[in-house]
Amino acid sequence: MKHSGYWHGEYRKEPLLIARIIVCVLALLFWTESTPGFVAAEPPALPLASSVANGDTVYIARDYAFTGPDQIPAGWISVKLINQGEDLHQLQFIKLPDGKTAEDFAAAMTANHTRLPAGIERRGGPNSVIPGEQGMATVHLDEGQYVVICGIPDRRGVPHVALGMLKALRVTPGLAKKSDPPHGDITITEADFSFRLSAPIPAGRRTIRVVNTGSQAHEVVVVQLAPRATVDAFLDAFQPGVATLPAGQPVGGMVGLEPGGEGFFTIDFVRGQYGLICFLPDLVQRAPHFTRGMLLDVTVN
Ligand SMILES: [Cu+2]
Repeated sequence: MKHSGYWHGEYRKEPLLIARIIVCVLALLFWTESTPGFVAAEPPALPLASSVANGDTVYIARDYAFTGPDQIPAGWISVKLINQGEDLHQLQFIKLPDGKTAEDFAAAMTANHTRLPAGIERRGGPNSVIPGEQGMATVHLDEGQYVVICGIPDRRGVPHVALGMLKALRVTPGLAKKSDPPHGDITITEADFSFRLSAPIPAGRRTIRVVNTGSQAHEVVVVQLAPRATVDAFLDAFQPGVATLPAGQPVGGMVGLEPGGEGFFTIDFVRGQYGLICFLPDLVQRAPHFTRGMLLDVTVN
């Protein structure tokens, strides 16, 4: 395996990878010393944003706010994220511990920027949608208090959640009709620290099931690569706040899921090269998971 070298410490001999780790640690540790206080202002009401079209729950991302529903019934929820901003965005559902509110979450973040508050659970959502595009994911939400956030950093490395991309959500008791998960064409299995595909991905519109069998939260960022580019080349050129690179661009995926979590995302795949990347930081070492092998080159035929 091409990337197995990372496991054996060979990365210490690779200056590019070290530079990459430094960039990503700075950018993606989520909460940095420079993170400003919370600005959780509600954006102006947009009638379209809270509508539910074709059974999908629709959220709109802008720089830097979400508009979308305040309440969703429990069950399997298909979420469409429309990016009307000029920056890359994601939507992460976070379930709050019993008795905690969105205000508590914001206050905890203001008090300590270095990590997400204790007891929260990442419940997935559509990942890495470039400006002008849409992302689609289906996740299971049970009843409770949630926040939706964007954890992607801007050019200064400040996560968008600290710039206002935080919205309270209440998941209400489910409808009488039980909702079923969608059919997944292919499964991506997340582990500490790898991705495994159940089968090759054929070109076309595919719904990908994601299961986290690891002991930490993981995510999938899908990047469509330029001809002959690799996921390594994409990461070598990666900079926070720059969505589209000559080596490729993100086209979706699944944001963080806790161990045992499951979700689905849908992408229109075309023939060519793709990469899967997990940017979430290790719980102990704080280095992004891709530096420990959580990246994969994928050919779509
Ligand atoms: Cu991971």
